[in-house]
Amino acid sequence: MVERIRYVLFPLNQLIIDVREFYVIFVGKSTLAMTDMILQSMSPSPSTDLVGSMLGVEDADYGQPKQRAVRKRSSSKNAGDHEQESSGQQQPPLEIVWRNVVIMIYLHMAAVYGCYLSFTVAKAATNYWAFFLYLYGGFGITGGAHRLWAHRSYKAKWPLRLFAALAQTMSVQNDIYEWSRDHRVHHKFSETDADPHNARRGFFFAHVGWLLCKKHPQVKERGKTVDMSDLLQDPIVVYQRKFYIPLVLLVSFFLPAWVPWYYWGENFKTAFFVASIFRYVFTLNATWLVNSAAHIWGNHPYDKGINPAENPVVAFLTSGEGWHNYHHVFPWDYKAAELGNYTMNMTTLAIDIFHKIGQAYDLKTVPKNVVMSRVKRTGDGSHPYSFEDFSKEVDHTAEAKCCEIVG
Ligand code: ST9
Ligand code: ZN
Ligand code: ZN
Repeated sequence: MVERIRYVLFPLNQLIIDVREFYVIFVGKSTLAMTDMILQSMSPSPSTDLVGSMLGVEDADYGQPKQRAVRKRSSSKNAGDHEQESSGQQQPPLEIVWRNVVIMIYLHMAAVYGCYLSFTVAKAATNYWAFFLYLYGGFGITGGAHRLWAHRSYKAKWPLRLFAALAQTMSVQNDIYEWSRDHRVHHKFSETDADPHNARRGFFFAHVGWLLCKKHPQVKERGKTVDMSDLLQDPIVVYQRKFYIPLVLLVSFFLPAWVPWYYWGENFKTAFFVASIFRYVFTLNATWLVNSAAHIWGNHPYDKGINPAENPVVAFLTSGEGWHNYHHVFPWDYKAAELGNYTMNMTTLAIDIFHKIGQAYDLKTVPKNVVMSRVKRTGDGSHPYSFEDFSKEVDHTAEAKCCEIVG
């Protein structure tokens, strides 16, 4: 067993030595300066200029929810309950969790090696397998943890819940309960100190930095107000949490490598670095882009008072989770987007198929007139509705009853 582990890890030695030499010789001081900058920007008390430059805003008090330059956030009262008052008090020091830093650096270096193997020596079948696992594991996050468990935007029978829970386990993004709790807290306290991946602390913090340090005390304090009791009623969620570590080792790391080795004679090491590690790290970064890129770049057709934006690149990479301005305004819509364009929203396609075969039901969505009304009232003008006269069709009172069940 020890030999096997050494065999799997060995090729990384050279890579680590090369990267270290490159780091020392070419990157040296500038990297240290950049590391300093990242750490300072992540800290709960960053300097005004630094945060401003990383976010493209001028106001420094990120502890306050951001007021977009064009419109104040007060315009988004209906966009879920953003509870806004905020610190202004002394911020706690940044407490880095070095164990996580080391693991993340190792994973990313191993993923680069896996990527190299996938282009050079891996069999085609192994690459297809890794791609299939990326889609399947991705569904566990998008259709499972996100749209089903965190938002309850549709209901699912137990076979589908089991299918999604296995996929979510394969993506190793914390268990379903913890993932959903952080995500509900993210929506409720979006871009305040109580948001676990508060994008006002910079791209790096929202992307991965939040997993490398202790959470802001506000996350734990205000997070207590989020009701999670519904998830504790689901035995699949409870058992997944209970046996999470052994399940992850089996489902995410061992099986993805074992299948190519056993069924088509792939080298075990190649299968491990391609289908387990590279596939995992790619999925992680695609997911994190929703928290970072989709909270910074894109249009705001539904609410210009909030930062989450419509980002097609992120939507493509995440099977439909980049339509983030819409999603923060109407988080209960099972499509997580206004339009069900399957090419840029494969998760919706999957849920629709599960609906057709009777596994998914009570799909929630938002009536067109409600969307139109919202676009007119708070959009930034980039939505096609903004250019048309819908005055007769728009029913502003409809936003009060803005949910319909389609299946
Ligand atoms: C990962 C997650 O990557 C990614 C999530 C991304 C979400 C994106 C969403 C976008 C939409 C969907 C897009 C899908 C796209 C998919 C594309 C696919 C192709 N509320 O956490 P602890 C309390 S994970 C209430 O230890 P520390 C609670 O009492 C990657 N309370 O805090 C808790 O105890 P318990 C793998 C809360 O010590 C206690 O505090 N994982 C909340 O500050 C302690 O909690 C990792 O890399 C809350 N929200 O440590 C890191 N939070 O749990 C794993 C906490 O017993 N995590 N409490 O109830 C850690 O190591 C630690 O959590 C830490 C913080 C160091 C980050
Ligand atoms: Zn968000
Ligand atoms: Zn969400």
